[in-house]
Amino acid sequence: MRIWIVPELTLVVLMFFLVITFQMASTAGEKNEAAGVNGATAKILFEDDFSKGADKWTFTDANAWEAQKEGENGVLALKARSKYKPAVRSPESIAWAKDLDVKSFVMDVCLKTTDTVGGGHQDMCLFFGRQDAEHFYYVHIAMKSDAHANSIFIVNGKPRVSIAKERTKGTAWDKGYHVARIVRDADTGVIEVYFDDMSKPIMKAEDKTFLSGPVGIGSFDNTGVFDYVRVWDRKP
Ligand SMILES: [Ca+2]
Repeated sequence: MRIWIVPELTLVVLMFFLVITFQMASTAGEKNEAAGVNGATAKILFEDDFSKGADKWTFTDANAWEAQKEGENGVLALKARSKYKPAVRSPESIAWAKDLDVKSFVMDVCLKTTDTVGGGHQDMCLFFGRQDAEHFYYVHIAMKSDAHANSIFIVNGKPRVSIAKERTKGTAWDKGYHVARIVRDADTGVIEVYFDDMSKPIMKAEDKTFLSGPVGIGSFDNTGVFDYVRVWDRKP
């Protein structure tokens, strides 16, 4: 008889990918039929498990971020509010993936909040389609939906605008890790956001203003921890 000892986060992530593989297997056939491939052949365009620090990223304020260890596992912590004032009202804390330019993609991120402030606006954000510091998209995952929270936003040379056509009433943060996914189709303009449940999006938008760019992780003005960032060319 063998006794297996697996770190808790590793187990959570393993379980997640097993569930994803199972869920995607049931929908991948129809989604990728035109391409003549099934979901299992999705190609990884970018990944980071933070086992080797944070060299793959560039920051709006590098002092707010730190590559840390949770036991043996490397993670990227957004440990403080960034000292960065955007030219137009938009998130302060952004880590952009270096040397990445993606059009259609699927991005998965493990993330947790370490904050308790902000009320309905306590958030973690994911970013994509960056043209420059005042032109990009971001997904704001927050406790309560309103004009400035828990939506998909465009920053287009002026203060951010919510562009979600459908969204839930809010996203309940707790102290544990969650998995967020963006599905971006640059041809149709569709943007879908998933949170833990990969079968039903929590937000949906359609926009073709910015068709490619790097991805990013961060927060409007809160703190948190990120791990296992993966960007595929299609649903895995
Ligand atoms: Ca890690």
